Amino acid sequence: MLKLYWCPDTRANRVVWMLEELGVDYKAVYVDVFRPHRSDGLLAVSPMGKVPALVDGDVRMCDSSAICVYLADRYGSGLLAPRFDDPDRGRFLQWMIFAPGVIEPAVAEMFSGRTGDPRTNAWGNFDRMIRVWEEGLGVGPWILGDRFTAADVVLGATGVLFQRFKLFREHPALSGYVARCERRDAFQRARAIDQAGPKSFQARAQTLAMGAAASLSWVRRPTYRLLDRLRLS
Ligand SMILES: N[C@@H](CCC(=O)N[C@@H](CS)C(=O)NCC(=O)O)C(=O)O
Repeated sequence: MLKLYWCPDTRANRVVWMLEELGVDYKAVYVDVFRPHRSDGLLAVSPMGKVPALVDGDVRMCDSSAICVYLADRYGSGLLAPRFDDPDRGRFLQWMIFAPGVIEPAVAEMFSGRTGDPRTNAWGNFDRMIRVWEEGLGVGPWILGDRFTAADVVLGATGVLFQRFKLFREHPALSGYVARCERRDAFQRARAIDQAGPKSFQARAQTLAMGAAASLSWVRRPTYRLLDRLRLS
């Protein structure tokens, strides 16, 4: 059976959602990401000590986007990823990388209040990222059009998180996309698993702080400083 190193309310929820879409059995091994200790088992799969990390027989891998591509290819029978000879394969891979490579750093930069040079930042800047994501979605309903794929799992889970900060207030196409993702049965099951999972004191504090930051933009900066301190403790 597959083994997934996981912690609720982290990027591991992308893989839980993906596994629920596929209906593949797995065993979740909880990692408290707020504590410094990492088991040898996790470090053997994820040298950065991060979740998610997956063990599938002899396959050991980390990084949510890579894991979702792997699972779609291995268990999706062409349903959740275009096959290698499908012309959509290239676009699919591009969107799989867009979340960690462009969306996440662009949002982190925007929250930090420090702006770099959009010509040298791989992610450009927040406005460029949002425009490209919105244009890429087009009429949808999914990022590759009519077909729901693993790219929607990664982009959708990322969007669900940022929707909490009301980042899409002026982008109804993106908030509609996130709402569609949230309505999927597999997403609902994954959310229930996350909500029922163990929560350390720091995880609860993080959820509260994020709720405050989400509703009051002026507390965002101090909240991020607080979260950094929690992570160090
Ligand atoms: N690019 C990686 C990022 C993984 C990541 O940063 N995971 C965080 C939780 S969302 C983590 O494990 N943090 C704990 C740590 O860095 O020690 C992915 O998408 O899987």
